Amino acid sequence: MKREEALACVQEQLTEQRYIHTVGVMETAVKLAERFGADVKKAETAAIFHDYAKFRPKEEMKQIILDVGGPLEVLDFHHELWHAPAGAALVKTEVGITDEDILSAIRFHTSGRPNMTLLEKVIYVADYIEPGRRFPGVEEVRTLAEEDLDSALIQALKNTITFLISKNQAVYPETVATYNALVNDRH
Ligand code: DGI
Ligand code: FE
Ligand code: FE
Repeated sequence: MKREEALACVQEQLTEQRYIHTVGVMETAVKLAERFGADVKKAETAAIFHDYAKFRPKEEMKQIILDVGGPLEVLDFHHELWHAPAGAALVKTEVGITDEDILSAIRFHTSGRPNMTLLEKVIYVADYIEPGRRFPGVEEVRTLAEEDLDSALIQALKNTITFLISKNQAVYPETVATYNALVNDRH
């Protein structure tokens, strides 16, 4: 699918602000893919569609996750996490994207997972550092992403986990497992 066609398709699903975020993620993902040797076209497509399901009703996302068989555990955690697996399923059925590399980059863009592919890492980090992001610590992750994708990813996960804990929110075990796997890899 051409870039303009994909953008027009996702624009219908999103608010203006979320669409601007999506364009930021797309531009950032393309740069990271070029820098770290990921498939640039797949990075572009995954970024464009990564938040496709963001505004679907909770009940619809839940039903989709039940229909595709999981991950069921995510349903016990905050519904903000659901748009990633639900989005991967919807992009397949509604948009017709069947490339598993792209679908898994969408599926794991919020939690990550142990043993992430290069494309999954590119999308996770691009989502975190796109130019519209303003949260504390983002600048450090941007700097790390100039040189070392894994370091940027670890720092982004650390910030996310710390933020959730500071808000007395539960941390989805897959997010912690992603962090643990990356840190253990380094020893
Ligand atoms: O969809 P975006 O806002 O672009 O970004 P995202 O897909 O990374 O989703 C971020 C939201 O998900 C944010 O509100 C924090 C939440 N989140 C991410 N990881 C976890 C989480 N929430 C819980 N409860 N547990 C997690 O591990
Ligand atoms: Fe998201
Ligand atoms: Fe996003």
